[in-house]
Amino acid sequence: MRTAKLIRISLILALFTALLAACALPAPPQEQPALTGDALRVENAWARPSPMSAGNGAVYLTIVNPTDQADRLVAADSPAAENVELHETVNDGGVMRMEPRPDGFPVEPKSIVELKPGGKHVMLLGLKEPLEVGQEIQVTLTFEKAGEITVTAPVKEMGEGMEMGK
Ligand SMILES: [Cu+2]
Repeated sequence: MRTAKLIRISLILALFTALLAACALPAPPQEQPALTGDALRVENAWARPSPMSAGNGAVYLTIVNPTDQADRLVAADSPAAENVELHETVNDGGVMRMEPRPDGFPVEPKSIVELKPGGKHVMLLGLKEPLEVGQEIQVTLTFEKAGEITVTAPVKEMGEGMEMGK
């Protein structure tokens, strides 16, 4: 009797913890990048799955610049989409809205720039096919100084509660 009650309580606790964890996770768990090495690099690239009806997608990634030189992400391209733009989601008086960033994103010396849900992102416009979890797409990023860097972005499920603000 007592044991059954305990099991029920721990089940409820486990469920509660799972829900909390889901809400706290804006992106799939990933390794924390370190400011090591001697060249600018791109880590942890991933794409969100595209909804059935929508023809757009988003790619997130982390730019790691361990060098003393400032750089800038100026463009992105992918064979998966007709058009690729650099965007940033901004909070405009409580309304989340994304804006194109035609000048790209500055990367300071010895810094890490995160493109993540609700912030900076690579916008895929006109997907050639819907993105489903398990697929991978290629994304080529052009930096002012570091040049072109091509990464593979697996399509991963978003964390719960982060549906808006891509
Ligand atoms: Cu966008």
